[in-house]
Amino acid sequence: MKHLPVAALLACATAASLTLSAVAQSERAVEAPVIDPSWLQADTVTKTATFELVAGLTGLNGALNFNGFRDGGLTLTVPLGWNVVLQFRNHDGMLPHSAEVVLDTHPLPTGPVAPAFARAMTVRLEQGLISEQTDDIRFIADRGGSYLIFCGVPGHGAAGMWIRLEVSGSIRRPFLAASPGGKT
Ligand SMILES: [Cu+2]
Repeated sequence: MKHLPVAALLACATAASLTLSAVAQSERAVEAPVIDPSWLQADTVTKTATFELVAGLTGLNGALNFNGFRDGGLTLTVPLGWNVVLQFRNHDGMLPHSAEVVLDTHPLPTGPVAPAFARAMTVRLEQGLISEQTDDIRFIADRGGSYLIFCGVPGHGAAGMWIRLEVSGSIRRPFLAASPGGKT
């Protein structure tokens, strides 16, 4: 009988920790961005990777994100020599945004810089495209390495509005993955 209070205390502690972990998990579920496989289409005949690039998809980072990811948290990997189409759309109802593919350099540029591949940028790189405007970025990934898909509107990229692009000679199909170490 004298063990009952201990058991009751344990039960209470267990219930409390279960409640806390349930809260923590639901917070993570709200915050963790999710990769939608439909964002990326691969045509192995024409060797074309088409990626739906959505600026400000969610409210994360004050909507300074691509597809809900910030600070390199998402990586698009494409095979070397493939055609890449980034179907840019600005989903942010407040701010204009743009996109360009730049070299992976730190510190990050504070505004537009020369793209890493010919024509690998939207129109209005500095001013940005307003809400629901679109522009397709088309280029050939003809040099392997690590790049950033970066918003060229001054201050946005440096504030975290960038994801990663890898061009790899050792893969046959493009793919998307959450990046280890990327802030989300
Ligand atoms: Cu932006």
